[in-house]
Amino acid sequence: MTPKDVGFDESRAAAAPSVSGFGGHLWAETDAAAAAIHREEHHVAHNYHPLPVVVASGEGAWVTDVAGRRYLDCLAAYSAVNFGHGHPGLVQAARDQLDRITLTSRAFHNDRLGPFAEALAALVGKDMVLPMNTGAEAVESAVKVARAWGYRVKGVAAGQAKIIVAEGNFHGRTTTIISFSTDEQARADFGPFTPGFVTVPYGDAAALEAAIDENTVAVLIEPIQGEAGVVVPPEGYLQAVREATSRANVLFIADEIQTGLGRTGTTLACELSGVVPDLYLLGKALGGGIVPLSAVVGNRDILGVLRPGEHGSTFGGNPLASAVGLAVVELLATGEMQRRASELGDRLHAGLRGLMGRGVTGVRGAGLWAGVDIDPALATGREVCERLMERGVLAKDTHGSTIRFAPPLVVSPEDLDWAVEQLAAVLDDLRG
Ligand code: IF1
Repeated sequence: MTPKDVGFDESRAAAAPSVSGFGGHLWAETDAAAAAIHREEHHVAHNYHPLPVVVASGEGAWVTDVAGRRYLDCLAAYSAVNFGHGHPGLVQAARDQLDRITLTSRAFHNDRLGPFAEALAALVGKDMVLPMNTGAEAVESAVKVARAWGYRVKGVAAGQAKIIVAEGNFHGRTTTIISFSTDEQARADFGPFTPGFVTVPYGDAAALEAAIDENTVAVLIEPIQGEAGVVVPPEGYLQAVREATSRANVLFIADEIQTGLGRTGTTLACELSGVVPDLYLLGKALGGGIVPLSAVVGNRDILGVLRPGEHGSTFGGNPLASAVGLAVVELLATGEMQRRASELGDRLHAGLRGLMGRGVTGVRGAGLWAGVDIDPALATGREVCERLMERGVLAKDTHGSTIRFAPPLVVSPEDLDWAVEQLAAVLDDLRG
């Protein structure tokens, strides 16, 4: 359903004082917003179905739309804005670097990449970084590194490398990554697919161990599955995966692109299980919500398999992203963001659990991150998100009727309580 579908056209944008709700769809309330939505409808591919809100600015955990309405951002760009919109220290790091040098390619050295890589490696207890830009690029790079390590170090037969992944995984949108997705919507009509992946149930360490054979070079899993609906694996699962992969000389690759960098109340979600994987995949918040920045972080005995000219990226390791990335690492090194996520997360989860039986059928998550199952008989996740939007809270549904809550870690306790109150009010209205 688009503004055009309901007879809205641009000429009306200037004339219409406001465009009110149509059949439960709350279109933009100003001509500026309606015009912006209209332009997107006409000139941007429809690979998303955004809520009808046009964000124009942001500060901390709040964003403001073109009509001046403020919303509490409970998505934080899927955890890429962990440190809030316009974090002063991060913005200053970007500003300072903008006036020095922003991009050289890695055909030359630059004075920001080394310090960033050294600090990031130290933060996670590893010694080497492969800098990339998006999460998917980090995942793709890890697949290539694991395969090369398999052939050159483990001695797997040429072309036979296998990587074990979990059902319900989400690791990005490239053709190789969707080749091992179990989500039909992510795969339909995008074949043919990349071979070399084995899928096992998430959370079942025995099934994972049974799937390991002499050609297995790695296991790639999310410590908590995000898109699947913030699915926390059973106690002991990650430890069992670590033990099984160590026994079989198989790399354990933890995709912490969404779970990492403070979201779960720790620097990395793997810490919650006391597990150290061979490779961490980081992204999203690593760029401070300012620039795309991702990385594969591991030790020299694995990342050292790459030789000059075998892998690369125009923007990978650029000085602007490295300057922001270093500021992010320094922010995380204090532990303040992790403490906030842990304490506020307890508050969030207590509040959400209080809604069980009032339209909420399940609450999952860790730290300041929750997946909330809504009774499908009451509403879809999308409907709840539209009603939350009308109350000034922005959230995103995922499969079916699950809503994810992931506000910036700088959110205030009062605002967090207020967001839960708005969800309670939406549910009461729906049960009304
Ligand atoms: C979309 C959610 C989806 C990720 C993990 C790698 C990537 C992601 C664990 C790739 C990206 C984003 C992509 C975005 C919506 C969002 C998402 F899980 F976060 F909610 F889709 F599942 N590993 N997740 O979560 O990183 O290339 O995007 O930088 O594609 O709609 P990217």
